[in-house]
Amino acid sequence: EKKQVGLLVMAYGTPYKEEDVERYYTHIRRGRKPSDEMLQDLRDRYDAIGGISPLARITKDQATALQDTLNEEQDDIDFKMYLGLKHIEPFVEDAVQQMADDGIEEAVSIVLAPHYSTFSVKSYNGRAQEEAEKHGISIRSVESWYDAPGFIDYWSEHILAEYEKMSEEEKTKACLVISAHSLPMKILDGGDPYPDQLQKTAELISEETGITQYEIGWQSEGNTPDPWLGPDVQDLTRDLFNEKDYRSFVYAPVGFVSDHLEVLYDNDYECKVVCDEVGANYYRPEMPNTHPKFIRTLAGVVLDKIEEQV
Ligand code: FEC
Repeated sequence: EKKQVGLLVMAYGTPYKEEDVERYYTHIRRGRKPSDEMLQDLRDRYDAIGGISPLARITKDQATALQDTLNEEQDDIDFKMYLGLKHIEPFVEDAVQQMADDGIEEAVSIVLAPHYSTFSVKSYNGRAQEEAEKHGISIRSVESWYDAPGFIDYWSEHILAEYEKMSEEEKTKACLVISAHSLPMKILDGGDPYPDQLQKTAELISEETGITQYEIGWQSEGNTPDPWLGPDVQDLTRDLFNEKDYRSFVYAPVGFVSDHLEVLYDNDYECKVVCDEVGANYYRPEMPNTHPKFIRTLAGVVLDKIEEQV
């Protein structure tokens, strides 16, 4: 008989409906209610992308596809998927509790974000481990997968598809902007690997695509007084246009994996506004979502984690 292993898939989470926006935002702010103005601003951003972002469905589809792919690709283990979200139910803790109720003793976890940071992946994994200890469940946690060959392949292929839309002349004045979610600069004090991992992803994509005109940017920084990692992708766009004479920008938000607010608004609206303003062309490759190459890559990362420890 096959061994049953829990597959804990963790992700950011998104409101399911309009009424969820306030408590979701409050949770992101660690319990502090946003002002009416901040709340309205967030509501307006959701409206601008056509309503509540599709993240909820996509995340669920990604997790299900990962479970199914894992179960198709090997015969020893029966993976049972549990979705655990950071800022809305089912919370990470709910997922682990459900595993305990189902009698799961052993699990593997993965966060749907490629780069490790003390602010992101570490907090997901910490929450999962803490809950798992209460129930005597052992969880092996994937920490990062920013350099997984299938991930680099996915982006390279889709970035090149955007370049194919350009004439040879346009390509000479095109810049690839590789970005991830900004974080407060204070993460660097503890030697956080996050910026180096993004740099590595960018180098691997450059090697695979042969695109040498690329820059690293940070996006979606939060509404707090502390300094955040920069340059911000919007400022970067203006500077590159003015100083390096680039006339086309291809945005690859590789720190994210799906169509959600941070891409559909922060890239497709905000960066596009800057491009329109300066008179540059805007491109943004498709997000991985449930693309089979992407899901197979995650499955490979999970299986490597299982083998590493056995
Ligand atoms: O589509 C959606 O509904 C959800 C989109 C979404 C994703 C996402 C990913 C990350 N965040 C990370 C860090 C921070 C920090 C703060 C922060 C604030 C927000 C707000 C919204 C939001 N984030 Fe987010 N994030 C998404 C959405 N995030 C909405 C609140 C309004 C705003 O500032 O825009 C600042 C918290 C504070 O104020 O104290 C820090 C990181 C990621 C990528 C890794 C991951 O997915 O876990 C890091 C998707």
